[in-house]
Amino acid sequence: MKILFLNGPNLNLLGQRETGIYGQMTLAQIEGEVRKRATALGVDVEFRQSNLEGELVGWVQAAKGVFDAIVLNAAAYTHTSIALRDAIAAVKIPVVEVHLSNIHAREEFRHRSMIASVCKGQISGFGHFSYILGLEACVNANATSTRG
Ligand code: CA2
Repeated sequence: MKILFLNGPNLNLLGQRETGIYGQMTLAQIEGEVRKRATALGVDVEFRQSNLEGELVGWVQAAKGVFDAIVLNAAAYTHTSIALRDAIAAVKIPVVEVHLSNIHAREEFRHRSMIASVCKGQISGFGHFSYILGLEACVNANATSTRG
C-alpha cells in the first residue's frame, strides 16, 4: 500500500514559529515519526509540501493509479480552496483530512472546511499525532474495503 502525505502553505515553517499552536516538531520530524509507524505497518509513504495551490491540485490529480490513499493537511487552503475540493472529488482516491490544531476550537473562519465533505474523514487537534492517526485511518479503511 502506498500513501501520499500532502502539506499545504506555511507548514514548512513548523517548529520555528507558532509552536504554542502547532507544536515544536518540524515537518521533517513529523515525517520521521510517520515513517517509523509506516514501516511497522508495512506501508510505503511519500511526503510533500507546497505553498502553491496549483501544485497541490496537480499532486492530487497525479496520485490516481499511483497511490492508494492521501493524507492531506491543506493548511489555509482547507478553508478557501474549491480547486482542491474539485480535485479530491475527481480523483476518487480516499483522502483523509488532517490538522495539527483543532480547527473547530479556533477562529470562526477556520471552522469551515471546503474539502471535508469530499474526504473520507477529518482528524483535527492531535498535534503531530494527527498524521499518525491519518496513516492508521488509511490502512484501516483499505483493509476494511478489501476484506472478504
Ligand atoms: O492545524 C492545522 O494543521 C492547520 O491546517 C494549520 C494551518 C491553518 O491555516 C489551518 O487553519 C489549520 C496553518 C499552517 C501554518 O503553519 C505555521 C507554522 C509555523 C509558523 C506559521 C505557520
